[in-house]
Amino acid sequence: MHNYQHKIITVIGLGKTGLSCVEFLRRKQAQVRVIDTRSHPAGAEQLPVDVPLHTGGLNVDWLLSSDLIVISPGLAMATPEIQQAVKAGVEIVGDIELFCREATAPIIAITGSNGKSTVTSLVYEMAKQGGVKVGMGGNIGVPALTLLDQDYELFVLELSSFQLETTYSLKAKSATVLNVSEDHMDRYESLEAYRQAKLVIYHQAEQIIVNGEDSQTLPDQAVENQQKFAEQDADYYLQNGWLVAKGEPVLAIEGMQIRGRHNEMNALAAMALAEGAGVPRAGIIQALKTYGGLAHRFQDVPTTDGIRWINDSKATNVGSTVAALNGLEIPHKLYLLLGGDGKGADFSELTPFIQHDNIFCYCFGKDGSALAQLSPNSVLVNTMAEAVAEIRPHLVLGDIVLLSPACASLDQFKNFEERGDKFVALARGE
Ligand code: UMA
Ligand code: ADP
Repeated sequence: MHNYQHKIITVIGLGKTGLSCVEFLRRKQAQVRVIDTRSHPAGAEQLPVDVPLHTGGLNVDWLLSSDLIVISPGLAMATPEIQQAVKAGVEIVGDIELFCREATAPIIAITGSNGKSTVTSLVYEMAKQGGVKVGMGGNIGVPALTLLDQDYELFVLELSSFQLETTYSLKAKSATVLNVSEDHMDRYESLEAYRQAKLVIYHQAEQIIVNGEDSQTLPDQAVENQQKFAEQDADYYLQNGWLVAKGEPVLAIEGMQIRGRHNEMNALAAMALAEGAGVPRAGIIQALKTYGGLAHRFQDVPTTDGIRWINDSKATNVGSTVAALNGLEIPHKLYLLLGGDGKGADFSELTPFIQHDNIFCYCFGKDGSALAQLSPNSVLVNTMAEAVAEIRPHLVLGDIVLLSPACASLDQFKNFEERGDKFVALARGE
């Protein structure tokens, strides 16, 4: 446990993370002040009135006179003022670093370009069903520091590359990089720089879980205690329609609620992580049977019009949209809704998956026109609502309308949940 008493600590960011850091540090009797580069950050209303707040830019005097800076994941370390503080020797950490310094229970740590939330929540269910008192948080939406109040026996953390960039003391019981594909290219110089940020999760881990089908998930130096998940030639693998753990059949895939090849890989990874942390096999099996997946991840929308509407709003990068299209059975026509903020991505990887006579792309938002150029069967519209309005008159039985936009939502929506909810409402004609 660290001593922050009377230390001058500047928290940057007034989102969920920043607010959780302020609360934690005040309890530690630090002298806390907050900066947010936005003029009117939403969290300002929840900030205690006696905490000094600077908005609308980075206050360099505050940064340079800090004993410690705690930076939120939404702000890049590369920001010039932050780099000025680094050069001046001011220590800069993120909320996950503060958490790791305090946590006494083992940590299962999960990162990757796609599948993080699914695997995190599945591992959490496995532990819960196994009778373990378990807390879940991190990038999944519950700031990790808020978990410290309770007496947990195990933590399951979803960690983004942004969070890992400012984490140094993580010693995970088991850790994984599920996969690496292009994302957040507006924050990284290269895919390799993004990958290196993710690989930090393996540092000092007791056991690492790698994806045997994605060499980018392997650490640069060989390590002991490495387990592999993959369709075959791995510790956790598939055989004759079963999930197998180190030679022992665990459950028939049919017995799971979640579907699709990527979810089979997610299940293998979750098994490996949970076993690595000593979760009983009975809990693992029970969770694999009952876990129904998270909202906005390739979810069928119940409607009465005979059309299959699929909400995959959480597909915020090319890799996740490829996963949605890979192996999708299209009985008649597929209307694919693409668009939003691509975060600097190269969309061309989508081309072979969408250039088919029966696939029609409706592209909207910030990167709509770039996406519309991928296929001749594309229509450029302004919004998702406009897309659905144009598609609806064409729909016949057997058609699919899929929202799997390959982009972040933030140019037109508050978050991916709002985008998904709007799609569900449009599907129902509301
Ligand atoms: N911002 C500023 N100025 C600031 C601080 C933030 O403009 O001074 C902006 C950021 O650019 C961002 C927004 O404010 O657009 C929120 O940033 P934040 O760091 O305050 O975010 P939090 O509300 O604390 O939420 C963060 C994670 N957000 C990001 O990493 C951007 C949440 O992940 C996470 O659930 C939460 O902490 C709890 O741990 C969201 C996310 O989109 C879901 N993550 C990315 C992803 O999954 O792809 C990495
Ligand atoms: P993350 O938290 O990494 O964004 P989620 O579990 O929320 O991951 O899923 C995000 C998107 O990625 C969804 O569209 C989902 O269908 C897809 N997805 C889930 N697991 C995988 C995987 N292993 N590989 C590729 N795509 C995946």
